[in-house]
Amino acid sequence: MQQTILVTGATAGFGAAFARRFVKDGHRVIATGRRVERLDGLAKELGEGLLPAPLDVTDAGAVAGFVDALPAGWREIDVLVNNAGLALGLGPAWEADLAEWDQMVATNISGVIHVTRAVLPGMVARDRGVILNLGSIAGTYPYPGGHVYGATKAFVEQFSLNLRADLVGKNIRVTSIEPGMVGGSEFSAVRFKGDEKKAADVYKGARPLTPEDIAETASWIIGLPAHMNVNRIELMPVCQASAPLAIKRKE
Ligand code: NDP
Ligand code: 8X3
Repeated sequence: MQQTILVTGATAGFGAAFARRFVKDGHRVIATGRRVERLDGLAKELGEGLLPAPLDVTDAGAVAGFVDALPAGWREIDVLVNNAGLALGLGPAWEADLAEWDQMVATNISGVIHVTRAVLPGMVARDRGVILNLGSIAGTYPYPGGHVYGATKAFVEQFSLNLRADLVGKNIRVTSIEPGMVGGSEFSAVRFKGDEKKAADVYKGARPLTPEDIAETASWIIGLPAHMNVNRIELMPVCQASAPLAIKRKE
């Protein structure tokens, strides 16, 4: 059955891959993000199955009015993909830029809860829906420099599981999708503020997952029988595994 799917952060990486995959699957996609020209490019590429709808998820007022401002026929959202998110910096916590911490919290936490709060009442009224939240292995396994990014993704996982507690018995599914290393997106370029060498080094000698792999996972989850809920799913490329617990020994 054709679904109307809202994807946050569809201008790059996973979000653009979700949009392409969902339209190919026969669904309709409301593609959001801040870079309007990228949304227009996607609309040109994907045709009438995609509605470009600029949205900054950190703008609480814009998020609150977003669903009502959609054109008629697009307001009944069947699937919400809370994908917009970012990591900033990889230095130690004591040197971190507080503005960067605030931006991660505003996007990865407040953005997710505000968009969810805007879309969920309609799903409950229709007793139908799927919410896919982009967590990360960083929410489970700490690493140096992960600090606030990892903590925001731990929030995403717990928020997802707690939503399920409220929604038990309703036909609304919630999944926390938690990938490890994924290349082919702007994630590392954003983290290192456009330093292409640093960004490329993250994937050097590795074969990371791709945005299309994550879109494949999302497509699978959406297509599962309506009584099945994937609570959380963790994905890594075979070149990655969780590290052993670290012990810093004296020289
Ligand atoms: P990208 O940097 O390629 O894409 C991020 C998207 O988020 C962009 O479309 C960007 O759009 C959007 N975005 C950022 N801030 C805002 C905002 N304030 N309002 C609206 N949109 C915003 O990253 P990825 O595709 O790699 O990451 C997607 C998600 O997956 C993120 O939540 C990330 O944390 C998570 N993730 C990524 C992994 C990876 O290794 N790449 C692994 C695990 C999880 P624009 O700038 O146009 O607004
Ligand atoms: C992105 C994966 O390991 O760089 O969430 O934090 S990681």
